[in-house]
Amino acid sequence: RDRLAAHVAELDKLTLSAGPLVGGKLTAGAPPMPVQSPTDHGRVVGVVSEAQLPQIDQAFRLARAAQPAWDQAGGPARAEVLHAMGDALEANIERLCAILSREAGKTLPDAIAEVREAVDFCRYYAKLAQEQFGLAGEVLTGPVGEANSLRLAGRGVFVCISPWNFPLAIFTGQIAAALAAGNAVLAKPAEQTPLIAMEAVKLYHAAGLDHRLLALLPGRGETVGAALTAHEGLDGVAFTGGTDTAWRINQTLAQRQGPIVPFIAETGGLNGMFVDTTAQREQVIDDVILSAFGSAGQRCSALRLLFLPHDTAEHVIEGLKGAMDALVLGDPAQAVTDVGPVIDADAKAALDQHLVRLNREAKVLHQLTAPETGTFFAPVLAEIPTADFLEREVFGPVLHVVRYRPEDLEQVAGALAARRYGLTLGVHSRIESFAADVQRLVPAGNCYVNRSMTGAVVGVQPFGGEGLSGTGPKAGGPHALMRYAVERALSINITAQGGDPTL
Ligand code: UN1
Repeated sequence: RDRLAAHVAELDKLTLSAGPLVGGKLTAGAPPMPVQSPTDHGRVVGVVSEAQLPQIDQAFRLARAAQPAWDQAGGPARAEVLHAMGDALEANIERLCAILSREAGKTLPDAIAEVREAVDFCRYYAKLAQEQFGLAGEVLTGPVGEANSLRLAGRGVFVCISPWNFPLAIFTGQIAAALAAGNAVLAKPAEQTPLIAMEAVKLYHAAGLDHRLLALLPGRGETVGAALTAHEGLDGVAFTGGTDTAWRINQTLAQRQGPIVPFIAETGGLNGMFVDTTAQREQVIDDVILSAFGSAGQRCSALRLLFLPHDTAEHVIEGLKGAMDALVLGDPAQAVTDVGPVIDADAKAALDQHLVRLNREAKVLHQLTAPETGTFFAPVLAEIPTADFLEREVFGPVLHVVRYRPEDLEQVAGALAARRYGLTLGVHSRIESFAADVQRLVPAGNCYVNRSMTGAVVGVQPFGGEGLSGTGPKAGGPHALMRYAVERALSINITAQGGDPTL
């Protein structure tokens, strides 16, 4: 912790900068704009210059030129580079945590977990590259007289668009997946978090990744994101962010003339946890606090709707209020802090507006007090009548309680399922059939029983949703690379007589 604090102090003396990094060179983009810390409005962490069209074109050209050799090198060769990228992250963990804390408002435990997750993505996708992208391909046995095989290959140039809430882990996860499968990458980091992205890309290039295989193109969605996704040079898009943005990207892709490309989207959630009367109260309280208020509620996996049975609801709510009072809000770079700021003034304004609605149309049960500086929003516990009250994701530390009668479970869960999100789902019960019932009633990509519902572990808890929550394949799972790749079948007549040997 002392070492991390020293790195934050060191960082505070510097002004970092980010801009279009194409062919390994930082080129001048639009006039630089300040990057401000959400913790303290006055504090400028660095400057960023937005990528322009000629730089985007140039990045596509270089990526296109370098990609075939990278693809043909095969999975095992690419795995070595991915491991070197992971090593580089590990060797720089303190500096990366300091940037994450200042630029994205991450608490130190969250920052450390995020760097670890980025490393895990590099190593896990290295393993998949090694296992699934051999040069020879998989032999498929069939009729005598021919040799059939199937192999995976890269698609070409992938555009990766990542969010500010995991500006290193998801940023790296997308890039590592695309690279592992044999693609080149043009990465657009979130508008709010270009500095950590810049730092990471420089590390990856220094670790041995061909500069042309990874370009960084910072900027806004309306400008850089739109130009990238409309570009004729792309072969696929990986996106994590809001459902609205996913709709827009889908539309842009639909209007392109050219190759039909995959769109891998990981979007929002309206995630519920169902508690029954057999659940262990203390465990429920711990898991709810972590799932709803951890990372200031700024995870797509976070808990938004807590369904409590009438009989025990009051007792659980009292416990939650007490546990909320124990949360420390403040500067995320301080070791004692549990809840940092929300990302920016827009995020805070949207939450303030939601709070007005809760006060008017529902019941606020408890709210903490936020620090004066920066864009803090104090955690809120509110009660709403049914899941219908929420139409869309509320992105921040707001937990909505819904009381239900056990005999109404089907109807209550049905109202949540009707929202068509399908990301995470929680259950707290000592009865196995209850978990099975909830799972049947609410489709979700990740269901967590008797535990918290965030922090999926790469490699063992493949993460991702359905419906309004995304397309899959799941990040950190065994099929993660499939949509980043094409399949090539090879059939050779080994009877050497010509014609079709199956006839
Ligand atoms: C997101 O918040 O955009 O399991 C997704 C988790 C994380 C969520 C990341 N993998 O909490």
